[in-house]
Amino acid sequence: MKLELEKIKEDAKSLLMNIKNKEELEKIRIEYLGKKGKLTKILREMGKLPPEERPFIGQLANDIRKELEVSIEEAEKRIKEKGKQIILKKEKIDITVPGRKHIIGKKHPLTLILNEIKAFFVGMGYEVVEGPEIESDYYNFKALNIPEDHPARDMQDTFYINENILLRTQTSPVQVRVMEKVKPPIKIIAPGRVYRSDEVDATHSPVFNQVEVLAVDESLSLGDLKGVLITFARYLFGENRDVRFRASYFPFTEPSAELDISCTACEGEGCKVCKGSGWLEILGCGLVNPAVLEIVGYDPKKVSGFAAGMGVERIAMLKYGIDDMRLFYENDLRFINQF
Ligand code: 2NM
Repeated sequence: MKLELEKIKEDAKSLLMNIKNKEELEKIRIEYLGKKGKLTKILREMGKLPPEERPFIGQLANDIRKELEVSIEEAEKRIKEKGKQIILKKEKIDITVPGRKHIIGKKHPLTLILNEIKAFFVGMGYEVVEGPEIESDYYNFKALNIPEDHPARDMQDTFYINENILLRTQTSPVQVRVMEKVKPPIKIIAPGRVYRSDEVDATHSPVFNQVEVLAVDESLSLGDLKGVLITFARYLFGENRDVRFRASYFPFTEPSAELDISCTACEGEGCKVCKGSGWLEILGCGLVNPAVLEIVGYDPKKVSGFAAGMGVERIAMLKYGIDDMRLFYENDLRFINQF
């Protein structure tokens, strides 16, 4: 029996030396140390031994059990370690491989200009409002005192969806909508896309961006308009910029004017950019026509207002010296990354 026990020990040990995984280990544990295992079987057969041999064999069997338990534990550790090594090898990171370059985006020049325009007017207490790009004839034309036979209403200038519905040609319909709802005083700017049926060239696009400004309060005057817009022009184009107002005409303002700044390319000397005049037009403006105030339900005897409208592309072109509007829409990173 002693020999049998020694053999069990040696067999189990040599098996444990070569096991590959947890499943094999468990099988061996059950085979040798389990309730029906080889060692247990021997212990059950001890009854057949002469009584004087029993303590010795019992002691030996117990020693072997302990020894095998230790060997199993060691085998388990070896398997775990081997698994860890395999994972480490598989997940090896080569820290000398060059990193992937993260390209950081830049703001589009139109966004930069729009943000500057917004910052100026928000700083002056104006609110930014947006509205629909698909408008009715009423909000885009009629409420703005633009007569039925006005050339702006022509099929050639406006994208009509049907007789009454169109793509807005300016953002002033947003302001009409605000005036209908809110009593003066109001100070708002309306930025957004507008649509005109124009042929694409260096200075025209069927879709472009506008910001319109509107203030209505008791007794606002041309002086208020000039103060705000001259400050705005110098904020955008520099403190030393010369400015002038030139009389103009819009159906929704009376009187109306155009605001010019001294040419940013030649400082007023006269060049190709300003077509020799020394001046660049940056926006249209005027005192809100009393007819418009009346249409939205204001009393023109009690309140007055001033308004202005500018093209964001045009301002960006003048400020950055861009000579072709199409560059804004091509999304060529060589262009965008310059700003
Ligand atoms: C311009 C020029 C002058 C304008 C007028 C209005 C409103 F809604 F009050 F009637 N909003 N914007 C306006 C005035 C727009 O764009 C060249």
